[in-house]
Amino acid sequence: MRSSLLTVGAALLSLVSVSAGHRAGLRARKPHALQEQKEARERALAAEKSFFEKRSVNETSGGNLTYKYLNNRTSEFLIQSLPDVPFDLGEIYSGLIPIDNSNTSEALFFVFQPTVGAPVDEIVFWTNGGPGCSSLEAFLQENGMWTWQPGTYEPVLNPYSWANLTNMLWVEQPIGTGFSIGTPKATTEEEIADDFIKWFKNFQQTFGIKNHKIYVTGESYAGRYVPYISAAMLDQNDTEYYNLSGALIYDGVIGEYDYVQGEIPAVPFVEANANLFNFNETFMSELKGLHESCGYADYIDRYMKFPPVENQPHLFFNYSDPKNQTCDLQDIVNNEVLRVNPCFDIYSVNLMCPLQWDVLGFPTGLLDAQDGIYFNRSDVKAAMHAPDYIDWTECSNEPVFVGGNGGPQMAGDFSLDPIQKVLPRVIEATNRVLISNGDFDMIILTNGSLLSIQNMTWNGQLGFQNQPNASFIVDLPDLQDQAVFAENGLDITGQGVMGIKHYERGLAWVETFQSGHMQPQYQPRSSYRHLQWLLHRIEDL
Ligand SMILES: *[C@@H]1O[C@H](CO)[C@@H](O)[C@H](O)[C@H]1NC(C)=O
Ligand SMILES: *[C@@H]1O[C@H](CO)[C@@H](O)[C@H](O)[C@H]1NC(C)=O
Ligand SMILES: *[C@@H]1O[C@H](CO)[C@@H](O)[C@H](O)[C@H]1NC(C)=O
Ligand SMILES: *[C@@H]1O[C@H](CO)[C@@H](O)[C@H](O)[C@H]1NC(C)=O
Ligand SMILES: *[C@@H]1O[C@H](CO)[C@@H](O)[C@H](O)[C@H]1NC(C)=O
Ligand SMILES: *[C@@H]1O[C@H](CO)[C@@H](O)[C@H](O)[C@H]1NC(C)=O
Ligand SMILES: *[C@@H]1O[C@H](CO)[C@@H](O)[C@H](O)[C@H]1NC(C)=O
Ligand SMILES: *[C@@H]1O[C@H](CO)[C@@H](O)[C@H](O)[C@H]1NC(C)=O
Ligand SMILES: *[C@@H]1O[C@H](CO)[C@@H](O)[C@H](O)[C@H]1NC(C)=O
Ligand SMILES: *[C@@H]1O[C@H](CO)[C@@H](O)[C@H](O)[C@H]1NC(C)=O
Ligand SMILES: *[C@@H]1O[C@H](CO)[C@@H](O)[C@H](O)[C@H]1NC(C)=O
Ligand SMILES: CC(=O)N[C@H]1CO[C@H](CO)[C@@H](O)[C@@H]1O
Repeated sequence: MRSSLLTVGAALLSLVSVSAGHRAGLRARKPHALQEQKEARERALAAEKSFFEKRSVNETSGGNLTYKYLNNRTSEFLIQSLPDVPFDLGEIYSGLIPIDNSNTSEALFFVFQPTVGAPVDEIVFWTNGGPGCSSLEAFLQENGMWTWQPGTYEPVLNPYSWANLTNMLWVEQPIGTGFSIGTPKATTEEEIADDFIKWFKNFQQTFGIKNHKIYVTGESYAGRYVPYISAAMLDQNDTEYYNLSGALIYDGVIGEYDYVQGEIPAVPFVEANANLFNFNETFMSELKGLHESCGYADYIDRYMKFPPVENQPHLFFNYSDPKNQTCDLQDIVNNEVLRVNPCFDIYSVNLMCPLQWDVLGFPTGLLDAQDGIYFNRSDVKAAMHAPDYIDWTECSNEPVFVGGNGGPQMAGDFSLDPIQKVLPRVIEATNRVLISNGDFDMIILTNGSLLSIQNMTWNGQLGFQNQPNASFIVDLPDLQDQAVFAENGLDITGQGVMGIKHYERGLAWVETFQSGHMQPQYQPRSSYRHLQWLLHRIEDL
């Protein structure tokens, strides 16, 4: 996957630098003068001050505008309004909090949105992956209160926002990601988890939070972050601040992700989705030949068993090795399909042209965002108390792990794959872990994630004993466009069977139909249901 990420990333990066020159031309016609920035910041500060004054007056006089987490330490983080967001934001905070209060050179950037429903003593922490990709992606395009999706004109309220159910915390971590400050220095997940743990206590103390149930969630490279951060919380023996109660991972790198979650299942994936690839017979048989000669077909036959017969061998995909490169089927497929469908998206293989502009500049970073990348705008930075000097990009240009090409997947991250130790520990401690994969994702493949689970021992047994086969049903109606449908006399009910669910020994698994890598973006109703289960709002998925 690293190769894919890098290849895709490299392609994007080089294209980004081409288009950066192009954008520089645009900016020359539309300069963002320093004076303009300064004025925007002053306006935002003045508006915020008056808003807080009004609000605190009503709070003290017993008015109805009460904000549960507003106090004299959090008021500086309150967001009053956001450029181009036309909604009443309610109670929402963002800014930088140091990892170590006595040394502010390292700080993580967060957005905290208390639930819009009945108050709860819970925090759901979400992190995106990368490594180095910002959690503001999920905040703005996946599970936040409003979303601004690629190709759309403006943000819309998200009826499936996770803040409907619980207190949501998005954090840009580790150091080097998004607006978070400090110099990256980690070579392991343990170090990154340690930073987060320290930060999280500072966050809770700032907001006067204690004895909340903590849920750790995320997608993609967060398949590594989530179990390591969760395990670090368990290590604290401190339920006041770290009462870890469950975890959720979407399309996550839980195992030996290069081979098992990327290369080995790639060709069967193409066959199963043949009409989205439209490869000719010659090329298909070439792919199938490689699938055999690279040993991938045998691997699947041998290890995709319920229950598994034995552990899988140790694997290492060396992307610098020419022999291994000939078996890099994920990239061979990705490169070829771009010829057939120039708008192919490895994160969601159902996408067709036109390529959509993206307000976050990623994954379709090939097109200019209309007014620049949203979180890179000075007015947005000022409104969110973000450092103005940072050029925000969704995924950092510099590595956030400094271990070069080292580690089990050459990502500079030397920690063991989560399935070997930390993930079993988190399942055993909470008996509330959900792992899910979207079927339109070709960067982390559904059967690869399942294959990784089959190489994990938890609660006394190796893998799932039975093959997942129960229907995952979504009966939540469409709430986004229901008015439009109603006007047109259409009766829209629930979606029906939207996946396959399974549960054994504290671990739930969901294969999500018709979803790309970013599940809350592509199937928000499925994700809403996952969260309900994680939080014990429903006992059966
Ligand atoms: C607060 O009270 C005013 C006046 O009674 C009312 O119009 C408003 O809807 C209330 N707001 C909330 C959030 O309850
Ligand atoms: C904040 O409020 C607390 C409790 O009301 C008070 O003890 C403290 O002095 C205040 N701090 C500041 C900086 O105003
Ligand atoms: C603050 O932390 C940075 C990064 O770890 C370190 O380089 C620096 O020496 C620290 N400063 C102090 C005063 O401890
Ligand atoms: C989420 O909350 C909003 C605002 O209260 C509401 O309109 C929407 O229906 C809720 N969504 C769900 C799934 O309950
Ligand atoms: C937590 O408890 C375990 C087992 O009792 C102990 O080994 C560990 O040192 C404790 N950790 C902390 C941070 O106190
Ligand atoms: C920790 O969370 C669990 C639910 O996961 C809850 O049952 C328990 O009471 C909490 N413990 C404390 C000390 O708050
Ligand atoms: C079949 O597809 C391959 C790969 O896209 C291409 O190189 C080749 O020219 C195609 N052959 C025919 C006959 O279209
Ligand atoms: C499978 O698990 C074993 C035992 O933890 C480990 O040694 C091996 O490297 C794993 N293989 C893969 C492909 O994950
Ligand atoms: C990967 O392959 C290259 C080229 O064959 C080789 O130089 C390098 O030592 C290999 N790396 C590892 C970690 O095996
Ligand atoms: C990749 O290289 C390693 C060691 O060089 C080798 O054991 C393995 O079989 C190769 N894998 C493939 C698929 O070529
Ligand atoms: C972010 O904004 C800065 C300052 O306006 C600009 O130099 C930079 O190119 C922008 N970054 C991107 C990726 O657009
Ligand atoms: C900002 C705001 O809503 N202020 C209100 C505070 O309470 C008084 C009395 O209820 C209202 O008149 C204000 O509008």
